[in-house]
Amino acid sequence: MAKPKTLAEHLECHEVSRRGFLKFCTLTTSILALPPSMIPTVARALEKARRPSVIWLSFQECTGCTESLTRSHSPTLENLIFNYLSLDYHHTLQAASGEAAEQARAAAMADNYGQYLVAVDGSIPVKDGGVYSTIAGISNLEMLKQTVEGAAAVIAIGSCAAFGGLPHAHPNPTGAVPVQELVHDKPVVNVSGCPPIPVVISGVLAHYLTFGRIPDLDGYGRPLSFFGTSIHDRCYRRPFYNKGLFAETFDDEGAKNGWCLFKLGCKGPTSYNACATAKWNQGTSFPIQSGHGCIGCSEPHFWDAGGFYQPLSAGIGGVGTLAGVAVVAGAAAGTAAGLVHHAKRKQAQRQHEKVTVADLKETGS
Ligand code: FSX
Repeated sequence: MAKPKTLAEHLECHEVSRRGFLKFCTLTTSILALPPSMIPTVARALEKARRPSVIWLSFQECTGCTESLTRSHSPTLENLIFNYLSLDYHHTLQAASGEAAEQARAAAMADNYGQYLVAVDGSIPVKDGGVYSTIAGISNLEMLKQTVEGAAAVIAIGSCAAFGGLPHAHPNPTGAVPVQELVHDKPVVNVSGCPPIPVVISGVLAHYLTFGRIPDLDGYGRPLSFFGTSIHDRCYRRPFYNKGLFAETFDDEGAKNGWCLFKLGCKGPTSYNACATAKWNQGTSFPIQSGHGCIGCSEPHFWDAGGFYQPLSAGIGGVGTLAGVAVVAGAAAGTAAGLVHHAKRKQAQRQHEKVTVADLKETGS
C-alpha cells in the first residue's frame, strides 16, 4: 500500500493552487480563533499534516446534522475541508452502496488502523440487543463497536450522538444512548446542537488536521473554543437585557424594537454554543436575530426539559419585577454558582488559547 501523503503532496497531485491552500489556512486560522499573524505558522503545520481518514456513521437521527453540513456554500471552510480529509464512508454522501459501501468502511479501517477518525451522528439504541436500528445486517451498536476499535478519536456530531437527543427523550422506547456511554477507551468530542453549526463541525476537524489532536473540551466534552461562552454572553440583544427592556409577546412593540426575548422563554443564558457569533447560512442570522428565543438545543436533555416558551425562572434575578441593571445583572449569571462556573470556563478558554498557540509553534517549526 502506498505511504499516506502529506497534505502538501496531496494538494500538488490534485493541482490545488497555492492561493487556494493559503485561503484554507486563513479560514482555519480564523475558525481556530488564532490571530492573523499565525497564518504562516498554520500553513507550515498543515503542509506537513497527513490527511486523516474519516468514517462517518449515521444512526438514530433525522439527517439534520448532515443537512446542516451540506448547507454550506462554496468556497467555505466546509467545502474546503473535504479536500483536506479523506471522507471514506458516509451513508448519505457516498456514491457506493450495499456491499461496496461496507467494503469501503472495512478498507478505511484496515488501511488507517489506529489513525482514523470516526464521526457519529445519531444516538445508538441498546434495548433488546440493539435490534431497533440496523445497517448492513448488523445493529448500530455492533457497527459502532467494530468501527471505533481502531479509531484515534470519535466525534459525536449533534445532540443525538452527544447526549441522546430526540430518540433518547422520554419514554425512549429504543433505549437510545449517546456515544460517550458506549465508548470509554477513545477520546470523544461532543459537537452538540440539533443540528450543530456546520462551521463548528469543520472547526473540530480543522483543529485535528492542524494539531494532530482533539481540541480542549468543556465539562460536557464539547470544544471550548466554540462552547466556551453562552449564547447570552455574545447576544447582540444583551444591551436591552441589561437595560431591562423585554419583549412580552412576539408581536408587541418590544419585539418590533428588537428587545430581549428572555421573557418569551429564550434559553440563551444557560446555553453554550457559537450561534451568536458563527451564525447560520453563511453568517446570515441565528434564531434570536430572526425573532425567536434560543431553545437550548446544544444542552443535555433539552427535549425532556421542554418549556421552550417559558422564561428560565420567574425568580432568576426577579425579572418579573425589574428594578434596574443590578437586578438584571443577577439574572445574567443566574446564581453565584453560575458566575463561578462561568469564570472557570473563561479561564479554561484562555488556557486553551495559550496551548493552541504553543502547539502550533511546535508543529510549525
Ligand atoms: Fe439529532 Fe442529527 Fe437533531 Fe437531527 O444527525 S441532533 S435529530 S438535527 O439529525 O442527530
